Amino acid sequence: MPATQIDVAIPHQLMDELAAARLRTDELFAIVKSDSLYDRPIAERHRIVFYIGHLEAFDWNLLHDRVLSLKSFHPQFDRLFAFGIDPVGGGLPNDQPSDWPSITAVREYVAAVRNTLDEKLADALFEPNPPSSDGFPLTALLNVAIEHRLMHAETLAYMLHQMPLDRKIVYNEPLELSASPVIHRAIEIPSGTVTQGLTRASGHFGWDNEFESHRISVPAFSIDQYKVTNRQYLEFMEAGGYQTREFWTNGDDEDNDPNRDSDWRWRSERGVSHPAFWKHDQDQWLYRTMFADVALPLDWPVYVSQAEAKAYARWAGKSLPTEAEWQRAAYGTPDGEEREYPWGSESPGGNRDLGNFDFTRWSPVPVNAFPEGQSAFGVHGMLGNGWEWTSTQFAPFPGFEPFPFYRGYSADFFDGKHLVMKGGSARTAVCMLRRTFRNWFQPHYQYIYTGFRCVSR
Ligand code: AVJ
Repeated sequence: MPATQIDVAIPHQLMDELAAARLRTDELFAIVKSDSLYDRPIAERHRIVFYIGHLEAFDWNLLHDRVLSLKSFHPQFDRLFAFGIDPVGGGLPNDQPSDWPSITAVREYVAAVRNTLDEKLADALFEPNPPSSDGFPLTALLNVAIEHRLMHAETLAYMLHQMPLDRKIVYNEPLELSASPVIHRAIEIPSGTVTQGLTRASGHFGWDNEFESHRISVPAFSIDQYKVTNRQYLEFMEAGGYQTREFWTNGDDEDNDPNRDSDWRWRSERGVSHPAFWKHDQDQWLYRTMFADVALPLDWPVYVSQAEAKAYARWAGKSLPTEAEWQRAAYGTPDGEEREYPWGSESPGGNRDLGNFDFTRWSPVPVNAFPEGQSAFGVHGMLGNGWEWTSTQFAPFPGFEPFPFYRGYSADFFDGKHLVMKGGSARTAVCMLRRTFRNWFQPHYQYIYTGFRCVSR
C-alpha cells in the first residue's frame, strides 16, 4: 500500500474509535433512570453526573490547547470535571446533589465539546504535518483519550453494578450458567524468560507504565488451569475462611507486602464476610449480576478483592502469581517463543470464540467456556471473563517516563498500595487486551470484575 493511503487510514480509524467509545459510555449512562443521575452508588466515588462531564472535560483538557489551538468556552466546567480518581486513604466525599450543575447544562457542555473537538480534529489529522506535543503526535494523544474513555466504560460499569435494580433500566441478559463440568488441575510451567513492556522505538501506542521493554527470568512453577470459581470459593467460606485470622496475615512475608497486617484489620472493621457480588437470601446465596439477582452460578469465576484472593490462596496452601509468572503462563510456549495473545497471533477483535471480552456480555461465563482461547501451556481464560490479581506491586519498569501531558496517570499510584491486575473482563475493550497493558487497584477494593488463580512454587 502506498504511504499516503496508510497516512489517511490511521486518522480515520481513530475518529471511528473515538465515536465508538462515546457510544459505549452513552449506552452506560442510559441504563440509569433519569431521577437517579445524581446518586453516588459507591461511597468513595463521585456522583454519576460527575462522570458525564468528566469524560468530555478530560478530552478537552488534553487536546484543546496542546494540539488543536482551541480556546476554552467553559473553563469552570473544564476544572469542575477534571479529576475522576478516588483519593487514597482520605475521607469520603460529602458533596450534595445541589452542589452540581443541572443535567441539561452538563449535557450541553458534552455536546459542545464533542462538536468543537470533532470539527478541529478532522482538519488537524489530515494536515501535512499533524500537530504534536512534547514529541507526542496527535494520534498518541487521541489514543489516550479513547483508552481513558474505554477504561471508564469498564469502571463505570462497576459503579452502576452497585446501584439497586429499581434505579436502572433493566435489560434481560441471557446468562450462560454451565458448560462441561469443570475439572480443576494445576499446569506445570517450566522455567523461562518473559518479555515485559514495549520499546519506544516500536512506535506502538501504550500508556507510560508499559515502557520500556525488558526481559525477566521466571523459575518453574505450576498454575491453576482455570480461574477460581464461586464453587471453590464457597468451600473456603464453609471452612471458616473469613473467620480464620492466619489466612489474612502475611506472617512469612513471602511477598514482601507492605499491606501485610492491614488485610485482617480491613476484614474485621468492615465486617466483610463474603464477596461483594454475593448476597445472602434466607438460606441460599444469590449473585448480583448487572441486571438481576440469580442463584449463585457455581462455575463462574469468583470476583473478590486482592485481600480475599490471598486469604483463599493461603487456605489452599498456594500463592497468587507474580505479574511475570502470569505472563509466562499466558504468553510463553514450550519452545521459548512468546506469543502476542495466549492463543497465538489472531487479534481478538474479530473472533468471539476466544474469550469473554469487548462488551459482548455484561456477565461472566463458566471458567471453561472458551477452550479456543487457551495458552500454549493449556491455561484457560487468561484474557477476558474477569481480570486476575497478581502479587506484584504496581511500580515502574526500568526506563519509565511519565507522559508530560498526564504526569500522574501511573506515577500517582507507585505507592506500594496498588497491585497489578492482568487479563481483562467482559467489559474490557479489545484494544486493552494487548500483552503489555497493566491494570491496578488497591488490595481492598471489592467492586471490580477481578478474580484470580493460584500458583505453587
Ligand atoms: C487504570 C483502571 C486503575 O480507573 O483508576 C481512569 C484508569 N485513570 N482515569 C482507574 C483511569 C484515570 C484507572 N485504572
